[in-house]
Amino acid sequence: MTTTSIHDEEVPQVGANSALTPILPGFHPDPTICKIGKDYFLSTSSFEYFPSSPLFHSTDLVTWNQAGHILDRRTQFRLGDPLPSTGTYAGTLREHDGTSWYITTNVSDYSSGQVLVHSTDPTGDWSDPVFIPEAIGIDPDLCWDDDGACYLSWKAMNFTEGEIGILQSRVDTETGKLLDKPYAIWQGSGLGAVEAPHFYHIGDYWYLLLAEGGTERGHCVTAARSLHPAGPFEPCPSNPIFTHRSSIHEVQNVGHADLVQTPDGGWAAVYLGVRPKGSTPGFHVLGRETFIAGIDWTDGWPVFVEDRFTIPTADTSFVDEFNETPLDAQWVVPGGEAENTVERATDGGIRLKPLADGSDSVLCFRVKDLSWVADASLVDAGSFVLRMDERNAYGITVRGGEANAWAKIGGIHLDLGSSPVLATTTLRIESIPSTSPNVPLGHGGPDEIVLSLVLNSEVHELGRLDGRYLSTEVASGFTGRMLGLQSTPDAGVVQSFRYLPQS
Ligand code: 6LW
Repeated sequence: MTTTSIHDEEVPQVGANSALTPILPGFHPDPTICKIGKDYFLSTSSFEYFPSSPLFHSTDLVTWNQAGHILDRRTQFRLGDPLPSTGTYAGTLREHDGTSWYITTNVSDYSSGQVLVHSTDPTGDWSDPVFIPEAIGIDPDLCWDDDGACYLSWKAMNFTEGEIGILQSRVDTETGKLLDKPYAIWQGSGLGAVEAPHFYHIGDYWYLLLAEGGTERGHCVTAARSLHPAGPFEPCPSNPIFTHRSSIHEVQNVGHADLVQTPDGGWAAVYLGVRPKGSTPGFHVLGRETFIAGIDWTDGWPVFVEDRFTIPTADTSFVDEFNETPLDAQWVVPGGEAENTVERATDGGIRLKPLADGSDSVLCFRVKDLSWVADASLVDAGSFVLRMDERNAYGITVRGGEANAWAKIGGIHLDLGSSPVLATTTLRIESIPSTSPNVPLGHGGPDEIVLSLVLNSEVHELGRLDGRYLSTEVASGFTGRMLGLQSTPDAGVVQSFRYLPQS
């Protein structure tokens, strides 16, 4: 534990070990980070959810606040076919000569190629995109040389050839034209699923960081270096330089790292990891989360120091009575736009409209804790849900004076219980620790999800389910649990939403 001196007294700094505690809890995968003067900016993948590519700001690398989204106009993130785990994949955020650059892949608009935007103020508006159709694949990265040439590296893959490998070319950032015939660079240490290239010019060397082993338990970070951008590359003798595979570490699937300089001139890396719970094989429910590690350099190679940082206790609680316009940046919508699906109700609160194609809209909030309680106060009609995607969700729907609790698991719909309700109803969803021990003494899941009605301060339970069905290991995909306010054909009003972490 670290201490600081205030008025000559040593006071302990409250916080948690960075090896175990995310800097961005909840569904925040594939972090990319960049330093601009004294400020740090970080963005993560957000798939089908709009606005896309949430942007976070920090000055100390451990306290982060959301500063909006990078892609917040449909011209920047074309809708395409917004299936679960499509949309925007891993991106790269960089600063060059006073301009901020962000590049990502929109898998729902794959043939347009990589999506490149820029801004002179990362917290302000970002440009309309330049597309790079000659670079088809995922996980694009940008890195400049001293003469101002910009190198684009990406994982090439398409629907006819499948995985092609890590390619590179110089790119004209104004037109999106490639300036070279794409050439292969280092293809990793030999493990499967090479991806997530990040390229850096540090000292005499060009360093290439990759993720290998897939984004599951075998995930890891590997490194290589070269004196020239195009190679030849020398792999790090201690690859993989970072992994938790084959360990009992509480944080698993670590990989997909991006390097940054610390305020004191040292180095750090952000990376993704998950916190599986419950019986074997372990279920992670919050999606892939963002962590930070210190980086030391030994013989010119980066070395991860996972517990270097103390992560301050973050207040993840959230209350919204929907008095503000625009909506809080924590609200996102899959397959639609928050502002188009929300109508202000005359007596306060919001009314949710269906999506343009007539299907239900869901205003979503990332779950950030392992135990929590959330309330939604509804008038007349509406649904309050916990979801991984539209096929995997638990919820309570109010209509016609009745509340029904239900579960959808792999698209199969189950009714759990119902109860009459008053015109104004508070619906409650909570995650509590599993009451069953783990295999072989029980069948413990990651948690239990309780669906209830709150009437005159009394809680009436309508349904209780094992949380494993809303985990990545069961539902699959790249996202994580979201709490959602969902439209119903007879649109009621949502008066408030409250989310409280439980210890
Ligand atoms: C992303 C890839 C990965 O594009 O998962 O874990 C993919 N790494 O780099 C989706 O997040």
